[in-house]
Amino acid sequence: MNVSLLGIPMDLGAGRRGVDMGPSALRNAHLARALRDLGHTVNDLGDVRVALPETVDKLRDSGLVFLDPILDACRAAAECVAALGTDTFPLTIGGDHSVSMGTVTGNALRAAPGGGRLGLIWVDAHTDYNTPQSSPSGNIHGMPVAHLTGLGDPRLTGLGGGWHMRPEDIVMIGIRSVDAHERELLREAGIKAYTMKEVDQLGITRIYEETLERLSGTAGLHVSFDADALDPTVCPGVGTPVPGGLTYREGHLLMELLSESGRVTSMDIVEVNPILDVHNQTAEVMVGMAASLMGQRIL
Ligand code: 4U7
Ligand code: MN
Ligand code: MN
Ligand code: MN
Repeated sequence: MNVSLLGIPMDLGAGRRGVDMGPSALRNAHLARALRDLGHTVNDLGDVRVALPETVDKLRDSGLVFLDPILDACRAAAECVAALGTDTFPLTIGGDHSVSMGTVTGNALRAAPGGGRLGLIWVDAHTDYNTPQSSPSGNIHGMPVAHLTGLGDPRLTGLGGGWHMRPEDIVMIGIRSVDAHERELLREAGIKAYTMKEVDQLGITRIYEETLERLSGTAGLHVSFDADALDPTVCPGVGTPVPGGLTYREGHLLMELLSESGRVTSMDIVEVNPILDVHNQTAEVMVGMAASLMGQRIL
């Protein structure tokens, strides 16, 4: 397969500095080599241009921290991905999770003019379904899914030029931290979220089977993998760690099963924070997750 690697070195959407170095950490952990070893052709497109926080106004505009530069970076990422066409697998590396407003939009637009019917698998400790009104922090990395479904600030919901995700085409896995008002919004939207309780009770295999069945009407699947979905003992280099996460094997099993499905057409790796990491362990684990999704097998 042909893989297009694109970095979005942005930490403007997160509450702590450092995830802007995620793309460097992932490249340093030999992301491209790991995929080439699997027989893929990897084309590294470099990084999208992102403003430095030191050069822009933090300007809390209706509760939205760094809205303008985040919009610019998401627009650039969306345009770059949309221009790739369908004969390549975009692997977009963040950056904080607000980059996914751009990458998911770009992947929907590259699939079909006006936006195709993309399935979204959101692997995360958090549901990222806050709006500017519901957010307790004002940090945009807690809001990407809401905006992808058309909920929230019109400047961010407008990224797809009228295209939005259907809530029924979204499945979340690994969830264990949801804010009070965010929970209501999720329920109203009818988004399917597998909490860690369900991971414990049902297991990854059953969750995978239900997820594929649920998303069977979509044209392709996008996996958005927030490193904090994995347990902090596995991925310590994240800004918003929550105990009780996916084990190393649960993460790999999910990626291995999704790989076997043959339905995944794009992926994000986000929220890797090298400042908080231990010897680049988090980036190395996430490179392994990408390799499993791209066909790496034990035997
Ligand atoms: B991440 C939070 F309040 N919900 O909105 C918020 F707990 O992309 C955290 O999943 C968001 O890492 C975490 O700020 C965003 C908070
Ligand atoms: Mn997230
Ligand atoms: Mn998260
Ligand atoms: Mn985070």
